[in-house]
Amino acid sequence: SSGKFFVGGNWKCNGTTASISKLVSDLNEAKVEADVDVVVAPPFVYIDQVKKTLTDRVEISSQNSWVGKGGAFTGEIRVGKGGAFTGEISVEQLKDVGCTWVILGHSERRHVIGEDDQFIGKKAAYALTENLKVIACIGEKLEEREAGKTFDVCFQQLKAYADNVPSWDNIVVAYEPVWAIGTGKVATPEQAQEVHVAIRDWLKKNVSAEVASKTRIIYGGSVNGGNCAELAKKEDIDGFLVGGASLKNPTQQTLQPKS
Ligand code: G2H
Repeated sequence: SSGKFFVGGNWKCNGTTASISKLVSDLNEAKVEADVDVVVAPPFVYIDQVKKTLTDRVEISSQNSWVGKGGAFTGEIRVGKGGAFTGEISVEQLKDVGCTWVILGHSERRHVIGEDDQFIGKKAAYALTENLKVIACIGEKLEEREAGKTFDVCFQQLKAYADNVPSWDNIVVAYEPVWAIGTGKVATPEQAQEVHVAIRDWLKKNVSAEVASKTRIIYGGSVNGGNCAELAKKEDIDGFLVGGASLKNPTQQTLQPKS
């Protein structure tokens, strides 16, 4: 219902120099409708390759970012102030190599790596402050859905963003039910719409009516070329975050807006 349709490809921890070169050339040849934002999220180590070869029509996202300042400290190590975070990648570095977005709070980072709501909220705040746009993921696990806690879980995750971020101008909310991720068990359009409208309602009550109506709420979890059209028809589904299918056939699967 709000803004341009948004399609993100989350490549997760997949790809090689060669396979990513092929994906990029497929994307470069794809016919993309004018009124769709298209974003791809390669693994960190391939971002530079993708930036140098991909059409500017498609924006680049990272799949994570560090929670605070990185360092541009020539010959200087500043423990506790920035720079000394072994294995992390900073927002500043991501912007330097051409990222305009970051995916935060993905369920794989929450449930496999163990990131919590507050840490994710703080990461979102830092990225936004430094002008990196945020794909803010939320979503319930199967047992939470079965226990009737879908809304509670989603609202708690949303609240952690809301409590931390300086503004909602550059946030896209991605609703990704964990039971639908990589499982082939896509949410039905009705199941997704029910949560999307609840998210919008939460934003209206807890942030503002303006943010509720302007913020894009996208769906992720086993989206592919066969199921995206029905999902896209739902009023509150403003786009998709696509994992597995974004690696297979980026040219035809999910680049179409609502019809
Ligand atoms: C959900 C989605 C992309 P997939 O994680 O973020 O992945 O489409 O493979 O379920």
